[in-house]
Amino acid sequence: MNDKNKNLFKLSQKFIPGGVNSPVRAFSSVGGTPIFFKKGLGSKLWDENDKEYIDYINSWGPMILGHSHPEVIKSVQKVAKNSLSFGAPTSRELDMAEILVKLVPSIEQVRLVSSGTEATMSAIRVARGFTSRDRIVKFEGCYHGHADSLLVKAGSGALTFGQPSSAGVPKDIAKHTHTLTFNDIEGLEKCFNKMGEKIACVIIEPIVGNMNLILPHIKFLKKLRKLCTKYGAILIFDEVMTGFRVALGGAQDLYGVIPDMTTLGKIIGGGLPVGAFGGRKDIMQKLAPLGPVYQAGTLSGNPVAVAAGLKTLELIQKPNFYKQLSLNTKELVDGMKEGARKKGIAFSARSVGGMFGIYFREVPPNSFDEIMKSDREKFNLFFHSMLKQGIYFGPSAFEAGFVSAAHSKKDIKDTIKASYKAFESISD
Ligand code: KE4
Repeated sequence: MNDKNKNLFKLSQKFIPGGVNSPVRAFSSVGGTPIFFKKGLGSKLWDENDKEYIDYINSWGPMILGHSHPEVIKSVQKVAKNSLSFGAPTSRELDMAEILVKLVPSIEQVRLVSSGTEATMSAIRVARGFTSRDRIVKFEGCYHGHADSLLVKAGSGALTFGQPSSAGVPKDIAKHTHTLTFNDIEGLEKCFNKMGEKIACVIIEPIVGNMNLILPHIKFLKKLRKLCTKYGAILIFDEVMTGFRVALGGAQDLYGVIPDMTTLGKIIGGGLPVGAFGGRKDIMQKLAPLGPVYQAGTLSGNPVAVAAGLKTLELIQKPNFYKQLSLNTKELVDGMKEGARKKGIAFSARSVGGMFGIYFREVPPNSFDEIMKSDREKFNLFFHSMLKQGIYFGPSAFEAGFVSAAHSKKDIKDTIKASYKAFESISD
């Protein structure tokens, strides 16, 4: 059959580096040809060959209501008729700011941008401006977008200068970033004892979704909070993925650990480009035009994108929204665990809110090292078997999965059934 995905991918590579506009979409880590989609409705996607899939990527998180939610589309259409962009303030941006201040415990003031990368890049700059310090701390396996300071891996030792993890990042920038081990309290204490007064900020995914789904030890988060307070370092929770995904108040609400700043993205745009960074008012007041820290954006607070985000944030506040989403997501992972058990496959899984992780190893991982030991080969076989059966998981063993409010009981049952076949194909 003439596979349009293959033809499109071949042609795309002539004009777009790697044929994609974001690397993970190229299927490099799972092999095979990326799927070109043309339509999404609710929990379903259709590719250019008109093949139907149940979608567990949700555009990497934003589509928590499912694709083409009628009320979101209506909102966007209504606003789009009155111009797509002004480059001037609009009342809608005020509505968005008010909602984020109301729903996110750490946010007293907030600024909108157009992506998660812009949010984290800007949050780090304002933390450096507020503290007049240069050093930042991140954690191996956490991803915060592609700003230079964040494309850094641990040096020879975590306490030595950071090394670029991407070409094009100057060593002089990377050296200010120290990379520690997630959930390692001792490493945290050593770092702060050695350089606490020099640290401008610590940025962390409080629940990690970028080395697959890894949960924090509560003691680790509490220790991090305490050390940042003691040494005057700004604690930034990067909730671009977990914000409004794991709970209405995000991971900070779930764990009761409140950062000084929070970055957001994905769901707050409802599928259109919106990011945000916010936090303590005294920190945010450092931003231009009030203060000395410059930050700007032509399409920041874009009225059409904000309209999609506002409607999404309105609908996820409905009673029992997260209760139902969490139950469906847990039913999915429990069903897959049962399937693997029956086929004797070393497999584990976990979920939090509308987010889940699947691991080809006996028990769920709690660290970067542990997730790196999962069986990628088996994941890739599982991924392709599910894809063939019309179930679309993230094309990487290191990405979390997402369930939307549009996923029906039948979708979950069909997915579990497909996983039984996928486990069977692996166990042969
Ligand atoms: P964007 O610049 O892609 O909007 O956001 C960057 C970002 C920041 N922080 C966290 C916790 C994130 O997960 C992300 C982006 N997530 C990836 C998925 N793992 C986006 C997918 C992609 O890169 O194509």
